[in-house]
Amino acid sequence: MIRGALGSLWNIIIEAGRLAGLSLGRGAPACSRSVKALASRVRVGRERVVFDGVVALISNEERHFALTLFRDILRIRLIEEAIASRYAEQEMRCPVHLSIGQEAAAVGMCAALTPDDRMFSTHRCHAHYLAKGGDLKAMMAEIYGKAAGCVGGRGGSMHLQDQAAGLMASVPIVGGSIPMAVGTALSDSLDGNDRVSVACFGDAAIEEGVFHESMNFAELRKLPVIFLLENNLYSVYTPLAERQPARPLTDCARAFGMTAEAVDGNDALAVHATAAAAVARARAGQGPTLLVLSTYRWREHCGPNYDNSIGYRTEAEFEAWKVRDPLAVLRAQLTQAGAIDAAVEARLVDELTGEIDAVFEFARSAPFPVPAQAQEFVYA
Ligand SMILES: Cc1ncc(C[n+]2csc(CCOP(=O)(O)OP(=O)(O)O)c2C)c(N)n1
Ligand SMILES: [Mg+2]
Repeated sequence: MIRGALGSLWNIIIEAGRLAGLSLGRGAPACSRSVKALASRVRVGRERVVFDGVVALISNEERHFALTLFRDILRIRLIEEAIASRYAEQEMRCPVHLSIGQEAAAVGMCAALTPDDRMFSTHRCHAHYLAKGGDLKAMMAEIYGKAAGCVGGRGGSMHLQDQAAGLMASVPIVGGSIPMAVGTALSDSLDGNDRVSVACFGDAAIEEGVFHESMNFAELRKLPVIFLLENNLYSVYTPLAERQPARPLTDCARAFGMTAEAVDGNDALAVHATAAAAVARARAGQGPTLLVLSTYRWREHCGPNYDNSIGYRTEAEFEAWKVRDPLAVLRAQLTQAGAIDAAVEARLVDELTGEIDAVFEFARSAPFPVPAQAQEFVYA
């Protein structure tokens, strides 16, 4: 989901556009083209639009949309880096599974959804929660174990939810998100509405029987569900090649006759274009899609540190993936289109850092849950 108010930077861009006689909306455009398509339009000689000292080689709508994705990825990155840098203070007492390096998957997918669409996440849920529009204060309070947390301080980092934003639950049981999304998709299908459900999961989850059962049922009933597989090549320390036969992961959908697409999970615009097509199919009653996103986790499986030195993966592999940093990929696309420069990015960082610092202060100083209420919401 794209947040509406984007701050002073956007006002400046929009105002400059108006001065140049251009119309720029503030909301999220239904833009589904990748920059590859945009680049080809540039080559055939599209007019150059100048405003705010920046040369734009793509339409205002496309610039605005791509910049919004960049801001969303940057925000998640800065929040998780802040978690990592403060983790040693030992005030966040839950485990944390950071999404740093994988943010484009969440942001590209969620840009194709509305708040009414429902998403289910995993142990690695921060990016999904934030991209879906989850409340940052409630997330940080949860990670600090405070009563103001999104599940009352009872769950911690692996159990984020914001049902108003459509982030229904985060389930650390590997594969657990998958049947839940199929369940809400079944409910929406029976109700006859046009909501879409998304199951987020990693490459290890396709080793669980429930993945295959869910895929079978979803295709049988043509349910409006997206299976969003983020293949970061590892289940904790075990590489994919030691766990599964070599074949394209999209083949997992073939057994069920399901549509599947493979996409560069670090290219937010490509993810969005592919996700938007899958969402359109789901809304049109044409059934589910398996999206296989290739990506890479930068930090250790669980925790704030880097762990390449322990030997399960190589520094060279990590460096090769770092070149494909989702922020760098989108920054290059925007720069090529004349839509961002260092000054614009620095102002974004300033704006976001202010927000993040204030939220950490809020979470740290918020009260803990009352012990007498510890057994509330315990049903068995
Ligand atoms: C059913 C189940 N088995 C094992 C675990 C322990 N476990 C937690 S995360 C994880 C690896 C998950 O890998 P993947 O699904 O690829 O997600 P990633 O951590 O790479 O994002 C495992 C095995 C678990 N939580 N649930
Ligand atoms: Mg994995």
